[in-house]
Amino acid sequence: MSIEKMNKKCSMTIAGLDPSGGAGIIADCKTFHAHGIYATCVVTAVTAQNPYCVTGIDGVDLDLIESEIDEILSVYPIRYIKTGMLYSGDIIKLVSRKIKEYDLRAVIDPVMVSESGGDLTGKSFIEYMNKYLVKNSFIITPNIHEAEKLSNKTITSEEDMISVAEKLSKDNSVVITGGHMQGNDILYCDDEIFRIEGKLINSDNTHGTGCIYSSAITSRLIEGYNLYESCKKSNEFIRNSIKYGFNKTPYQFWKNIEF
Ligand code: PXL
Repeated sequence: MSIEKMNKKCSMTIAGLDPSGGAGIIADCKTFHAHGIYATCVVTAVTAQNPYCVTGIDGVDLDLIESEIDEILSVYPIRYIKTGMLYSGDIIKLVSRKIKEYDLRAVIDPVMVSESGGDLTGKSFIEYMNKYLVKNSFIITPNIHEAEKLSNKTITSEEDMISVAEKLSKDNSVVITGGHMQGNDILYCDDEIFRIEGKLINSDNTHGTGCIYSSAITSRLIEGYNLYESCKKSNEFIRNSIKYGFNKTPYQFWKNIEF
């Protein structure tokens, strides 16, 4: 029996499970849903955590991850996906291969550590990330710390953000988020630099902001916005999520939301 792929807007996140729902696949799916995108998810690792601490983590078997991806993509019409916590070099390699196999446009959030400080990656993460994943991505969305680790450069100013964004671009675009600096994001796309003005909010509702931001960008790309518009709208989305958050956790819905 052939399976008909219905033409609805769908996406897929490949990431870890944070059972508190602040970060990881739950946050990603809620963000897709908030944008009217049908959400699917592939689990790479299971964690035990809340926004204050991470007390356990284990990766999912590679063959099982591959089957998760294949089963979803055999039914849902998905072009844009996002990735979050990939946990090990082997998972990074597998996901890069699947991106190529299915010709996916991947928004890559290079998750390395959680906001509460738990180390969420295996050893060869950065090497594998640069070698396999970045070059197969549509866009990578590092925060300042992740951009520093990926580029092996220190970032102390917006000029540094610009030069690191250029350095991290192969065929892919790069947006470095400025939440750990003045709140402005730097987007490098098609040899052009765009500065996306943001406002810092005095709040600690920031657990999982990277997950939500990259899922919002993925959703906007699916809606048909270009990269600049997608990043700009997602900057606003994450700001509101933080504003209406609770328990150190951003909230993916707020009153008078406009879509
Ligand atoms: O926010 C980064 C992140 C991503 N994915 C998972 C996480 C975290 C942080 O805690 O747990 C599963």
